[in-house]
Amino acid sequence: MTEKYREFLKLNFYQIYPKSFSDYNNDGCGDFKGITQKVAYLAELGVNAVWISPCFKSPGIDSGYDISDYTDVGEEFGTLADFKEMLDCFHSYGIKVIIDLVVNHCSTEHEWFKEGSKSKDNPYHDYFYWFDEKPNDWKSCFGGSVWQWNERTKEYYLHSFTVEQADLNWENPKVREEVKKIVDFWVDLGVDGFRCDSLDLVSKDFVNDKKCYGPRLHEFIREIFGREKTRGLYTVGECWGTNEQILKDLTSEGRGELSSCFVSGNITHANKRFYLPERWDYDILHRHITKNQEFCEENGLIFAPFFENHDLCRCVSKYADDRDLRYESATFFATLLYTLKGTPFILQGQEFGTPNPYYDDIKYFDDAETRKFYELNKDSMEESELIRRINDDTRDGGRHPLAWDGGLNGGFNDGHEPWLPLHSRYEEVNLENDRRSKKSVFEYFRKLIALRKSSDALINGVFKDLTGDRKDCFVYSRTGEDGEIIVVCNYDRESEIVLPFDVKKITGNYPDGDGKTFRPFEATIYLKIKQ
Ligand code: TEU
Ligand code: CA
Repeated sequence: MTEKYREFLKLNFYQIYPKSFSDYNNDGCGDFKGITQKVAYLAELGVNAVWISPCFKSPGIDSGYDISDYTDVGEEFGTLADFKEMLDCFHSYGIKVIIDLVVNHCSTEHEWFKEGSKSKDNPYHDYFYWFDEKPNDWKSCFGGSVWQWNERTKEYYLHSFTVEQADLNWENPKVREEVKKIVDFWVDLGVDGFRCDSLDLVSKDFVNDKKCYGPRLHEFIREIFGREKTRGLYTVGECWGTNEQILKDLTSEGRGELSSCFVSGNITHANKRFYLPERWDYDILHRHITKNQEFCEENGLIFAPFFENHDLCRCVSKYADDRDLRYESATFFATLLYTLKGTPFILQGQEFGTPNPYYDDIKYFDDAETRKFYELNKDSMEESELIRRINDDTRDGGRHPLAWDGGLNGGFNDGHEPWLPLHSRYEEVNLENDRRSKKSVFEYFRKLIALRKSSDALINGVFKDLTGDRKDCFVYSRTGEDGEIIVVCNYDRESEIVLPFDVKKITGNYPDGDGKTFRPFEATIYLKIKQ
């Protein structure tokens, strides 16, 4: 690994969902000025990088992932000057900023589509995929067909997500030129990198009937990011179904593709949510993490661990205990996250253990995928069952206005009705309450992030799984120049864990115990004592 890659390993990310972070002008939608006024808070937490979800011009059908102008910001967030002010503020605290690059598709309100759908000889027609007849029966990621009829040209166009998100035709070199221009625009403005949305979909394989990971994927990505101008950026691709070989090709240093990848079955649940009441299987979690840590170590790759993002619900609810053991659950996941090798990502609110909220009617949900799921199932499923499953797995789960305190609108703004309802538990679970509590999740995150920053073992150290055949805990070491750190993460039941060597406790999420009886979700970090 070169020095540049080692620098990336020092990053720890915080995902800001800008619509729901902080609403400065009290119009119901979070904004750049709201973010700017909270930068000091993020610095206090210790994050040194943020990922800002889409804040571009968009009709908002898929919460900003349907972009109608890539080089301008949405008015609801402020002006480009406000964006720049926010960016400069982050930089003044030494915090790097990456933004979403959503170029597998654009909004059907984008000029390209408005023009290209007019006639077959329009210069923008080839910016999209068109067929006289449906060439296959591919399904949209949100359910239903990917093919939509366009009356004006009497053709079908491809949309991997909603009907209002038309897939861009990357086979067309002009499209790739446009993507480069978008990237360069933001790089010139000063952003430090990109989170590349649905990047695994940009090369399709119609011949072999594959919607993603087509034959030109690597070539396309290199064309965008392999340039002199972009080689220093931190880029993380959302490549959900990547296997080991593809991961290696996508993220090996020197290939000019990506720095890192978000991979399903890396440390999230094995299969993407689909409104099933599934719970975390800790043994699968253990195997996935171990496999990926070892693979990345062997190949000099950067892993991007995460448990939450704006498409997943909250980990304490989905996988652990969001009531009596909410503190222990939230800090258990934090311990894992910050002691693995890679660039960890958390979602806003995770730092004070935000659980999933609950709403009893579909009218309280905004997410395009959730609404589609409701539409597709409302005639065949009992309403109460449908609402229960939606609450369990909706992408809205992590998107509600952030609860800064228990007062008016949770401190998100000064009282204007927010775009999405306040979190149903905001009066109980909010940052202010958490920080006042003796068991503060925030305080634990802050401590852990500081520990990580000061430890060569946690940043560069080699990962080794020490769990053996056990299925009730996950034990591993990280060995760096400053020593060997041992991490013990006990799952949901009490277990006896006796380490075969002497250790000294550095920190953990329970007060001192007897050193061998581990309580539910107890996670402890030790330094191994050299014999
Ligand atoms: O999500 C894409 C997504 O759902 C992927 O997991 C997809 O299934 C995969 O790429 C297929 O291989 C992203 C955003 O995170 C989400 O919020 C958007 O709705 C979506 O793209 C469309 O932009
Ligand atoms: Ca606002």
